[in-house]
Amino acid sequence: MANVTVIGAQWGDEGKGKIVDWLASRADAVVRFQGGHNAGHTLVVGDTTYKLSLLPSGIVTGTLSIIGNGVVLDPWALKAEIAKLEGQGVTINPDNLAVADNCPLILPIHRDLDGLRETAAGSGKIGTTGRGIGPAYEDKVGRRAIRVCDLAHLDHLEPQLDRLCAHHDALRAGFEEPPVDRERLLRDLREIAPFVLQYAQPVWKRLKKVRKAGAKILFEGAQGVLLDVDHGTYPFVTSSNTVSGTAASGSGLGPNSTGFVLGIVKAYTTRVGSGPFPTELDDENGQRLGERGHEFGTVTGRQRRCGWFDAVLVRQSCAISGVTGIALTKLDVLDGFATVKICTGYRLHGKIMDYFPSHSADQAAVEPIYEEMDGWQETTAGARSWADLPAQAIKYIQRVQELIETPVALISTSPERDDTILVR
Ligand code: 2SA
Ligand code: MG
Repeated sequence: MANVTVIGAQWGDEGKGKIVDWLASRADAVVRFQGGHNAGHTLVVGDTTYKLSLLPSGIVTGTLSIIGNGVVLDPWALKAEIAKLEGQGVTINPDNLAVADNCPLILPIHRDLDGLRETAAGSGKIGTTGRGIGPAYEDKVGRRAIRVCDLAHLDHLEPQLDRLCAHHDALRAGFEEPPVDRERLLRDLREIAPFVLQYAQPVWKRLKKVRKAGAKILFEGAQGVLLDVDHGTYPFVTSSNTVSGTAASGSGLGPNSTGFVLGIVKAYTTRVGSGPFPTELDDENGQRLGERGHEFGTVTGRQRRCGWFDAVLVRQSCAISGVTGIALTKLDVLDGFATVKICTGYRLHGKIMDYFPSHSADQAAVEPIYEEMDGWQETTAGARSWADLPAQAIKYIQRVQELIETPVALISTSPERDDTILVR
């Protein structure tokens, strides 16, 4: 295996956790390069289920795990997640966990602002995870963030906090919220500093070293391409770039180092949070997909919206992220449908479209054009080879592959590690 970058090719929750775990067991290092603890990866290893939000999936198997500079880091969430995993018997120490010292921090004031804005927006809300992700990225780009390395320079911290708090106080005043408790924030940061600093380092240097030693690196994306701040369903997106290109900039190596791009694609479509979703189903089919697919968020437990497979969206994601091959997941959720549908194009104000337009009004107005296929009544759950799959399911996979113009590299047929079909 060469280096691999794994990204979600839809709106997240494509089943990246299992695929990443499967690949992590073959990698020497696993790197998170964007997002924060808004991600939710479920790993099932033997009888144990691990739920990760911030830590790279390699951590469970003791593989070197790296949190890159592209991530926004909530130090208290980090501490809690490490404690939870240690409670499940996982060993975590500075030998197997490295945190980029140029990572911006998510602070309680970011979570406050996330919540205040969402509440004020009412039905126009984004449907964020409430973790403070957006406000933390804003402060990073606004050049006023507190970063991990600042925790090692506490003597410089006060003037930095003054600047940051002045900005937040003005925003909070708009919601009739009291100013930031600056003393408390300073105290909390001083207190958490040694915990975070034990893992902190220039990770680009660590990556350079492991690359020199010939290590295989797995870059673990979070969320999905349709939530990318540039390419997604803006403004109903997350605040980071979720495309494969971020693997390089978000960890500190070049685009020639990130290897095979594996796009994770669910055999149907789901979305959590607000925003356009052309193939969304409000009927018993949508309900069936949600129930059979256990479509609830890992982090917030929110119910996911469900719909048929949208080949237009996935074709676009694969192009934007330069996907080399896809891993098709949760095929078994489609078992037992009399017929299944695939969206092959859109109709927008009478015109046929072969791509998803950029404006949110157009995105909301497109009507899917469907192709209907016979379903299959046999179970595909647990299949480990092509021979185990019903003929109609194979037809469905082949049609998906053709429409998205990207080869299928893997098929995952259950949450279990070994229930995977390697296509190439
Ligand atoms: P945010 O919190 O600012 O990143 O939210 C902005 C939008 O991004 C969506 N988003 C997600 N969508 C799916 N899965 C995500 N992670 C968790 C999971 C979600 C959960 O993997 O299960 O537990 O609810 C994730 N993170 C962000 C979010 O819904 C907004 O639409
Ligand atoms: Mg998830």
